[in-house]
Amino acid sequence: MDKLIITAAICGAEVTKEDNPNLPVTPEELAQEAWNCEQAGASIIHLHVRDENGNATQSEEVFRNVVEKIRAKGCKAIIQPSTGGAVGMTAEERMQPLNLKPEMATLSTGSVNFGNDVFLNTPEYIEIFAKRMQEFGVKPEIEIFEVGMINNALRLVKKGLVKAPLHFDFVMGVPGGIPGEVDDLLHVVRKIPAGSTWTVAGIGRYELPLAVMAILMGGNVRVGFEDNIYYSKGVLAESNAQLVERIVRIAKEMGREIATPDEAREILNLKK
Ligand code: KMH
Ligand code: ZN
Repeated sequence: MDKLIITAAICGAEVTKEDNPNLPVTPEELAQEAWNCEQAGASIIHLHVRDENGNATQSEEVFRNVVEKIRAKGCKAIIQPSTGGAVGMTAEERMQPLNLKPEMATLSTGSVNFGNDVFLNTPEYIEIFAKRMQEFGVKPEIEIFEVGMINNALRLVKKGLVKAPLHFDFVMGVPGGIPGEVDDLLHVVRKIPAGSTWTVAGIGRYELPLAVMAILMGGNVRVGFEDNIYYSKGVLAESNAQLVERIVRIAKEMGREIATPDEAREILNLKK
């Protein structure tokens, strides 16, 4: 089995400091949190950024500033900006961080109810995002919120807009999307092409059990405040790094070693 790639989704677009006061939102806080997560064992930082009021933004300038601050800390992790942004944003707005030509970025391959909102990814949007990523040499992490999104991703492969080996992130337990039970994970893993890599982002209480399953099954794990603000039932997590540390401990107990950022690059076939 490959070493375990741990992604830290440190901020997201929806969570607020009212939900968890330990949420990093300023560029300085995001940079420190990214560094702490890498030190704890994360090799990918899934990045959303916020404006000066703490609201989600996809501003290229804010992304550039945060990425520079993360690198200035000495971080070697793969920085994976979101192109999902927040519900209601336009495709052009969401694509701005691609201008920084990151190694990876997220690519959602379908629409899904998202709590009381709709996370909209029309067929037209999906192709525009995929084309831009291909043009800029950005490896997509294909975000799967519903099973049909896997087939939509395979259609992109047929059209030559995404190249194998594919990397999937199963986001499971969003109200409106695929549930986060073990049999749901088994099902999506069976549906992806051989040779693909995958990670799982369990939402809320699904985070930990799905992470343990992924460690067992040879998949990878995403944790962080974007997906879950609790350490245990009713107990807020102190930091994203605390959530990463727990995964490292469990993985080691289960005999799965942790990938460094460069090992993660090899596993994910990222260009040197
Ligand atoms: N904030 C969600 C609506 C991504 O980062 O690519 C979308 C999202 C997915 O977070
Ligand atoms: Zn995200």
